Amino acid sequence: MTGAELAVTVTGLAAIGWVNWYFFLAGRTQAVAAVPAGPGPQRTRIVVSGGYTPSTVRVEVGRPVRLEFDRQETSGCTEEVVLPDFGIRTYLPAHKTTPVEFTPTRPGSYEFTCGMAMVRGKIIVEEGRRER
Ligand SMILES: [Cu+2]
Repeated sequence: MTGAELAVTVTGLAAIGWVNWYFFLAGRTQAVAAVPAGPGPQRTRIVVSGGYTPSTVRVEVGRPVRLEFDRQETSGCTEEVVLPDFGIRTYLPAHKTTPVEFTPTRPGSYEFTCGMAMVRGKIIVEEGRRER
């Protein structure tokens, strides 16, 4: 095997590894159902560290939602979280978990962002499964 062939092989393996890693990680950080059934709020913990994980949360319409923002960094960027459609702007102290509560009244897709709208996440509000 020549040096060039070796380089191509190594690059190919690296690309395969990256793709696997990417999809594995993407699968883990995608939409998460926020406790669908039962009484009480639909709770989900969202880790705040360079972004929101998970960045997409699915909830049912007409039921209280409680997002627990676990902020694991001191970067000024994420010190506030804003849910413009719900009139919420909340300060998130570093290394603490701060709950944000609201009740979505209409299905749809709603953004949440940092105070400067640089870091983004999404809340997908759906009809409840029981009504379908
Ligand atoms: Cu920001």
